[in-house]
This record gives sequence, structure tokens and C-alpha cells, in this order.
Amino acid sequence: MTDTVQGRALVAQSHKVPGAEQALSRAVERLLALQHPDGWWKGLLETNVSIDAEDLLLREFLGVRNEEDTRATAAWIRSKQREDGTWSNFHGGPAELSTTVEAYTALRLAGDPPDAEHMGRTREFVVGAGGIERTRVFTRIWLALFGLWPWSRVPVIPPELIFLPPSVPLNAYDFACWARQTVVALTIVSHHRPVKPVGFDLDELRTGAATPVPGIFGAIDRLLHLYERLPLKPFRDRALKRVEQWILERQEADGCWGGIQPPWVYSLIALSLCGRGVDDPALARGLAAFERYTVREDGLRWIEACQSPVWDTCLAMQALADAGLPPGHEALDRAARWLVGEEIDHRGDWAIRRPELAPGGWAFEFDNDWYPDIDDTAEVVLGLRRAEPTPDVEAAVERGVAWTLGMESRTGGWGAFDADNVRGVMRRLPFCDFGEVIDPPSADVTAHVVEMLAGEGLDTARGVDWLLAEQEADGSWFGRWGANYVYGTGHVLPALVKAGVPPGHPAIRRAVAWLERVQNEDGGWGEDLRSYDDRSWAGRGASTASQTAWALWGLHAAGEADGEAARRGIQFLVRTQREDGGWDEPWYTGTGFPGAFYINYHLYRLIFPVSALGRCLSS
Ligand code: R03
Repeated sequence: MTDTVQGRALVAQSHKVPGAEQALSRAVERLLALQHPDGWWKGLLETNVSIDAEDLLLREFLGVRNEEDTRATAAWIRSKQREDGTWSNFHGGPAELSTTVEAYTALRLAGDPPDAEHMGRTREFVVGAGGIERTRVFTRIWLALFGLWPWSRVPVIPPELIFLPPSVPLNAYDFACWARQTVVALTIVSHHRPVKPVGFDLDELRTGAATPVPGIFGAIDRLLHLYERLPLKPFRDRALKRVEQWILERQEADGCWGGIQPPWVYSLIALSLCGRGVDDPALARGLAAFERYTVREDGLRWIEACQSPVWDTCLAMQALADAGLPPGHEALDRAARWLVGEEIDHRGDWAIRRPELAPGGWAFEFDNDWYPDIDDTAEVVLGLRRAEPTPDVEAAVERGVAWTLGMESRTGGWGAFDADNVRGVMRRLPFCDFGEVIDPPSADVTAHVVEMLAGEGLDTARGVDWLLAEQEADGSWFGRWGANYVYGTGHVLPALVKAGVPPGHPAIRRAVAWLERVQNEDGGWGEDLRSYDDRSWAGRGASTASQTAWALWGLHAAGEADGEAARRGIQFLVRTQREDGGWDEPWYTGTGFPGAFYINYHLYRLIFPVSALGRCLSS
């Protein structure tokens, strides 16, 4: 297409949706203004108050909790409490028992009396929901640290686990990396069973209900509890030493573990139980590193569970390029230079399953060299391709592509952090009652890889077949890392088309029909997170800017950018845009774990509309 033709198409389209071009340019301006001078973008990553409650509990345990932070964190937790006294894991979601118990415990620690009105409402809910007895294992571990729950009723996680070679089922490398780093650290905690009393009990939250550990693993857990009582455990000391080394080795340059809160806090606790004080260099660095994840505003304090600078940056680059910024634009080149500097040149845990593979690729965070991920690597390559091709960019892309190819799972498709991380039995371990503990291939990650490989002119046949086989009966695709079928479908369609599947292919037609069918009256798309537990919510929910943009991606890829559905979607974005060029999005559209942990990525509401408007207006 020549420039003139493109220009004419743009005028024709904008005639159809008044204000669309102005909306796009205002959004582009806003996104450009949010770039850091060093070239990156980073939106806040908002999750739920269990992270903040656990931060206070961690500080209490390590003896470093101070009044000022306690007050500001408690104020944040209280600000998120709902009318019924509970907390949810996401905006507008249902009460979540474990999060509510953790928040209540943190408030008790901060001095809120149990007979205060807001605490009474919490108590009523917790007791009605079965009490502490029904909370997740992680919650009960936190309580056990303070004598608020008996260690005898927490599943044992034996440190000897570290001796299992990677070929033996249930070894540490059969866990997804986030679970692995968490579980390995918890083995030390499970051995020591420390109790640091606080000045209160939580008897008001108990019901006396049983906490059943079902099945064969329940029996094994009972045996492990007996084993823990033996006076002599021949390999225990060596196991503890080995685990301590394993943890120390995996501390990142900035002091964190894995760039995510759970392994980080449990590694700190584990190291302290190994006899290290808070002045020990590893502990001190680890604690200090939380500062960069801490948000303080208006007397409130909260913690990002994780940070997304690489992800936000490569997505923002693509969005801006979709909106018409040319390679060589200063913002894109600055971002590219920063991303090139973020490439990972380290054999992380992924190398256990791919020992021959050379390093290359990117992680999601500033510092997470042990755990580059395939999703980020694919998107970074796609982003870098929108900037001026320098020799540095070429070389980094080449290594990233090779690493990605090497990380394909044997079953076809790509997981996020590891190859062949598919052992389903891990989910049945007694301490694995929260979130996902394996990392099998997903449609969204695989779509990103297919799109990237197609852009590089490489063979995508296996990936395409895998994606086609994953399509749901209704024409959609599941969204593992974004909510939910709208995310999956909106990301798979552009990948398939870029890989050469014709827009008229029946799979694509069925997907378009699905998108059209779930479009809201207001022209937007939205999908409630309940869709992860209840399929009748698939594609249904209040319209949001990011989800509308994903649906527009799908329609655009399928050649429907000029159709009625897309026109109404664009209108929705134009109508709901704020004066400052952004969009409001209190709804969480990011997924940490289906059914368990959700993320409000604060830049999604801007990046994806910029991209979708850019694509639709220029086609
Ligand atoms: C969007 C795609 C890019 N991508 C990376 C996405 C990273 C998302 C942030 C992950 O943050 C986590 C938070 C967590 N919590 N709890 C766990 C956890 C893991 C990651 C967790 C759950 C169960 C176990 C161990 C840890 Br067992 C709050 C692909």
C-alpha cells in the first residue's frame, strides 16, 4: 500500500467514526509523556491486599516493622475493605476468605481492636465462611509463624526435596518457577517451624472445622509429619545447607528473588532461619529492594507484587508503531536501546530442561536473570522490530529467537518460563492449594511466539496447528495471562493471520462470530473474571478499554476493521476517553493465576487502545 492510499483510507475511516483520530493522537501523546528518560515504560501493577498484609507480617517476623509504615499500610488495607467487612482479590469481585483473614491479621498487628465495628463485620464473614480452618496453606503458614495456627496442621514440605534429581517426579524443577522458588524456600520454614508470638490470638476467627488434606497425598503428609518428629534425620543438615545455597545463588542483582513477592518474602524468612540477621548482606539487600516496589501516596502505602517494565515497554513500542510512529522515532529507539541492555545472558533454571540451549531472551521485570520468559521474549522481539535495526538489535533478536525456538514444549506450544513443565500431579500436593503450580503451554504465549516467528520469516506450522487445536467449541481461545477468552481470542487472531492463515479460514470466521456475539450494547467488550470459574461468563462483563482493544485486534486481523462491530468498538473507545488522553479502568484485566490471582496493569488501559486504534485507523 502506498502512503497516499494509506492516507486516504485513514480519512475514510475517520469519517465513519468522528473523533477517532483525535482520540488516537491524544492517547499517543499521553503514552509518549509516560516514557521514562531511560527509555522504558512501567505502569503500576496492582493486585490485592494479601501482598500488603504479608509485608507487615514479614516485617514483624524479622523484627523490622516500624510504626510509620504500619500506619500507612493499615490505612491502605482499610481503604480497600468493602461494606461487608471483607476484601476481594480484584475490583468488584467476591469476598476472598484467605485474603480477608490476612488483612484482618495485619490490622490486628497494626492495633485495630477486634471489637471495632469494621473488624466485627470481617469476623462475621470469616466465621460464616468456615474460619481460619478453611484458608489456603500460605495463609496458615503466615499465622503459624506467630503461633496463631499449629504447625502440626500445615502440610510438611521437606528440604530433602532438593536432592530429587530433575528426572524424578515431584522434583523441584517439576514446579513452575514461581512455585519452585516459593516451595524450596518454604522447606526451611517447614523444618524450623518457628513461632514468634504476637500479643493477640485469633480465636474469634476459628470455627473448629476440620482442615482436610484429601487423597493419597494426605496419607503421605501424615507420614511426613511423623518423620518430622524423628530425632535423627540423616540427610537433614545437608539438605538445609543445600537449600540455603540454592536460595542465595538465586538472589537477583537488585536483591529480590524472581521479581515476585512470594519467593522473595519466603526466601528472606528462610535465610533468617538459617541464622542470618537482618544485617546479613543477602537479607539486608533483599529487604531494601522492596523499597522500589513500594508505593506511597496520601498517607497510604502499598506494594507491587511484581513489576512489568520490560513487558510494558515492548508493548508500548508496538502500540506507538501501530499508531504510526516510524522506526527511527526517538521514543522507539530509546526504548530499543534500553531493551537491548536488558537481554539476559545467564543460564537460569530453564536450562535444566534445555541444557544445550544458549542463553538469550528477556524477563518481565527490571532484574530477574534466573527467569527470562517466553512471552516477554516474543513481544520484545516484536517491539525491537519496530525500531531502527542496529547491529545490537539484530544480535539480540537473533539470540532471543533461538532461545524461544529452543524453549518449545515437546507437546507443541510454549509455556511462559519453562519447557515441558506439564506434570499435572504437582497440583495435587497438599501444599499446592493456591494458584497454578505448573507452567504448561498456553494459547496466549504460543500466539505471541507464532506472531514473532512469522515476523521473522520462520516456520510456524507447528505453532499454528497447536493453536487451531486449542480453539474452544464456541470459537474463542482461553486467556492464561489475561482476562480471559477476549484476551486469548484477541491475541491468537493476529498471530494466525500473520502466520498466513487466511482471514476466511473457518477457525477465524468462528472467532469473529464469537467476538461479535459477545460485544456489549455500549459497543465495548468486557469479561468478568468469574469466567475463569464459570464458563457462562465467557466474554461477558462490563466493557473496558483494554478488552475492547483486544477484541478490535481480533476483528482487525480478520479483515473486519471496517465492519459494524469494529466501528462500534472504536466509538466506545472515543466516547469513554478521558480529557487527558487516557482511560479509566478499575477492572482487573490481567491474570496471575486463573481463579486465584489477578492483576490490574495500569498501562493496559492506554497501551492497548493506542495499538487497536492505530491498527484500525490505518487499515
Ligand atoms: C503477562 C504476561 C507476561 N508473563 C509474566 C507475568 C508475570 C505476572 C506476575 C506474577 O506474579 C506472581 C504473583 C504471585 N503471588 N503468588 C504467587 C505468585 C506468582 C507470581 C504464587 C502462587 C503459588 C505458588 C507460589 C507463588 Br505455589 C501473589 C508471562
